[in-house]
Amino acid sequence: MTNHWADIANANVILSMGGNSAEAHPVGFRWVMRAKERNDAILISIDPRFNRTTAVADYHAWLRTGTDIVFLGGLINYLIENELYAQEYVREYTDASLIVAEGFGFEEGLFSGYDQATKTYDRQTWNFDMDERGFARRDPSLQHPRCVFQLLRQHYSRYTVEQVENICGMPKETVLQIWDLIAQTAAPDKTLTILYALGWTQHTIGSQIIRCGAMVQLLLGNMGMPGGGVNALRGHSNIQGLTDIGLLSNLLPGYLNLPSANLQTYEDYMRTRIKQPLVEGEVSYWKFYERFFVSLMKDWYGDVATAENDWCYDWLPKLSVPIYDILHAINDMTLGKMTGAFCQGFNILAAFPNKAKVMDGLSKLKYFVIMDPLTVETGEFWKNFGEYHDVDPSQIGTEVFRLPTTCFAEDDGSITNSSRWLQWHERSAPGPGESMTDTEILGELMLRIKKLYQDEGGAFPDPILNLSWNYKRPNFPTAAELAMEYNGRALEDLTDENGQVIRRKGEQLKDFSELRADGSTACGCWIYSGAWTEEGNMMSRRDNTDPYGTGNTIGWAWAWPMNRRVLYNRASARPDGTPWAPNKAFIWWDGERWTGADVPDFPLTSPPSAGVKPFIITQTGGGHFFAAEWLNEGPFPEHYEPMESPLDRNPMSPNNPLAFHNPIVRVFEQDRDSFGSNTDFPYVATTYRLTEHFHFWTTHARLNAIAQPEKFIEIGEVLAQELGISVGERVRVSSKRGFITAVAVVTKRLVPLQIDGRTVHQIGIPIHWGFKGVAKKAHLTNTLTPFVGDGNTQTPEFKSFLVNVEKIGGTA
Ligand SMILES: Nc1nc2c(c(=O)[nH]1)N[C@H]1C(S)=C(S)[C@@H](COP(=O)(O)OP(=O)(O)OC[C@H]3O[C@@H](n4cnc5c(=O)[nH]c(N)nc54)[C@H](O)[C@@H]3O)O[C@H]1N2
Ligand SMILES: Nc1nc2c(c(=O)[nH]1)N[C@H]1C(S)=C(S)[C@@H](COP(=O)(O)OP(=O)(O)OC[C@H]3O[C@@H](n4cnc5c(=O)[nH]c(N)nc54)[C@H](O)[C@@H]3O)O[C@H]1N2
Ligand SMILES: [Mo]
Repeated sequence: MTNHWADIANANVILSMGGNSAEAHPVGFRWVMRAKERNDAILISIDPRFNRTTAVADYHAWLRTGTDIVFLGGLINYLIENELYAQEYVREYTDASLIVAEGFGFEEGLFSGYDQATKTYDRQTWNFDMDERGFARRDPSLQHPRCVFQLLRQHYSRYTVEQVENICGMPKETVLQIWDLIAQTAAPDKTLTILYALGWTQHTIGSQIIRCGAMVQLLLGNMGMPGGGVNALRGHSNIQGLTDIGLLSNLLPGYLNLPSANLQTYEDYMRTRIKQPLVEGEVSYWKFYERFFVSLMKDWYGDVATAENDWCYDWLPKLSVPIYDILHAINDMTLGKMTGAFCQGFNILAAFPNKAKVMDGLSKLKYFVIMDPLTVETGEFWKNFGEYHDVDPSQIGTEVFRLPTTCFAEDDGSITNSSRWLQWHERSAPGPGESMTDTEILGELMLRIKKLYQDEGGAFPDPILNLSWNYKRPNFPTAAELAMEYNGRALEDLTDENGQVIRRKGEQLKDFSELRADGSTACGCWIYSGAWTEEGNMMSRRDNTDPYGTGNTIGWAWAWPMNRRVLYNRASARPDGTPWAPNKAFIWWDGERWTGADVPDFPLTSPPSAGVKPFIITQTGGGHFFAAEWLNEGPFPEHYEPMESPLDRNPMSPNNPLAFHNPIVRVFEQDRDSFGSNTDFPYVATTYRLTEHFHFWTTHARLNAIAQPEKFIEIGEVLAQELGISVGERVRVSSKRGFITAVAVVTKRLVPLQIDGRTVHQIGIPIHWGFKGVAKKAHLTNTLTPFVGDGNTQTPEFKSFLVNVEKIGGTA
């Protein structure tokens, strides 16, 4: 979240789109209800289904899955053409005035630089027009035909309300009514918050949908404002922490990232990572990349990491494929390229797309280790469970090891929530039986691997043998030891620019402003620096004083970065440093420094007169409409159809087959024939969660199993009637990849939509239930889903695919 849970109560309009927070985040949803009670806030729910959030919403619209960019792009067009956007904010706080280099273009659904053979873009033309000093040229009047604002206007002029009706399936009147409500939050005293989750992410164009939402918020001047922002409601309780500390195959802690194979030297790596300002005088915080990176390597390798050996840069793996994600790993398994796999807290058979393919992969491994407190489907993929998991164990040679772990309540540590708050907790009881905590298992494993390298040598032992491992009990690093390491410490006395010692050797750092690129500091995760200082564990603070009544309780736990609760909060004040409106006062200039309800996201004593822009992390200081380097599909979000579409063309670019689906989508060679057509599979399916279950684990708990006992699908009344299906009858749902059976729930919550001259029916399938646990056994939903991911993050397209539905008779 750019903002935080409690801050939702400050919103005037809440757009719940691509998420169902009443269902999936029922505790956090109280802040939505608080906003309704306190500010008469308006809740808008846009979802393929009438869901539990919709049930308490003031406005609702059905849309076809995967078409959110059309709705949001249309909104951008509407705001610009009717001059309903926040003009001063856009002019002063965004990249709208920057001029794009000649050569950039867009035609028939493709941006300049597309290479059909490699399905990638050469991004050379996606650049600003630079002057002799290396700064981007600007036109503050926003009139230059190649300034970002004019390109933005031009790009979205194609997104008319008629196209929204045609592609999303929403009546024009409803669209205009909702746009009008949203547009009202361009006023300085009103804010819109956007709440999204998987309904936006789990698409082949997921990252671009989210970016489009962020662009709407910039146009409305809602970024950095209380009750504003773009708020990702994260999934597992600590999934925010997972990405923060870099547990993705392309990341290092703190959103540093692994080099690709073409960056063989440290200089090459730094040249691509250190970001200097593109506009004179702006901060461009990634210019400090080297401080973060060197401190990380000092944490990992201690005295061994020196300037002479490039801080052990050579020991880092270099990516030879764009991203070594889970889809890639599973695909490699199916090709026999992997010997073994570790699965820690991951029920991959149930959770990943195309179960048949995942089964094939797991069955080709020599060994497979699963670390989980429960006996879940994945650990028993090789066993036969009859109708719902019909396999022949004699054909599977994989040796499976199960290591029982504890769960969160049996473990100390911090959990980072969607608000970026790190909250410390202590274990309530030791784990049962032979269970061990995850750190204990990994600690033990590390020591044994190290010993094997010591005893037997082996390929490339250096990164393992030299890894710092200074824990009191080497086989069990404690949560406190690890947290202190993430915060970082001084390896020498640190001095300020006047030569005064500000930190003694061995002391914990105050925050990441103390990090150095010369090897005198160590820090395991720069954004977590400040969480455990010389004053102690900031994450266990429990002061909920709220002096400004904004819900911004900065004495409660600790938030990254720098204990800041709302990102870009300098933008909550006008260029002259006064709040945009008294009721939205948040951070302001008091004549000497920035102050207010939050930790300012700005150089504290830089006066408004200096004109530094609020988005200090970007190279231009502004919020970006034009994404020159971050996303693979192009600088402006464009609509492409899901990999399995009910249409035969992309109505936005009807004449270009290359722009039917995401042009850079990565489909593995092996999966080319695994997508179904809309003649064989005429209905659109989407998958989702229920409050009563958490994925597949709660089917092991009797009370949850009673509350929601059996797998069902939701099907609209019109389609049910066409297929002769009544409530409670069993149906068979099939895709190109397999079939499941379930009970039919016939409902008014799903309606047929008129799309591009066709009637499109959508059905809903909850993800829960499998063949383990105490609830009724069922086929896994992911038997049906396609093995294809988002063009940037590779998140699978779980939210939009094609199926057929047939009645099979018999009732539940
Ligand atoms: N009780 C419970 N809570 C949970 C979980 C759980 O299993 N049980 N899981 C947790 C996890 S890991 C996560 S990631 C979160 C997920 O939280 P959510 O993303 O809110 O959950 P979902 O139910 O997967 O999907 C949300 C909504 O997206 C809609 N949707 C589908 N396609 C589209 C689309 O193209 N556009 C739009 N606008 N909407 C679409 C679906 O109809 C659904 O209502 O929930 C977390 N909370
Ligand atoms: N079709 C479809 N598929 C989906 C989704 C969807 O919307 N639709 N959503 C996707 C999303 S967002 C997610 S997050 C995934 C969820 O998929 P998984 O990540 O596999 O999620 P869980 O089943 O929640 O958790 C995996 C296991 O972690 C175990 N566990 C709990 N605590 C601990 C612990 O402390 N240590 C260890 N080692 N294990 C522990 C649990 O017992 C559980 O078996 O599913 C994805 N799959
Ligand atoms: Mo998730």
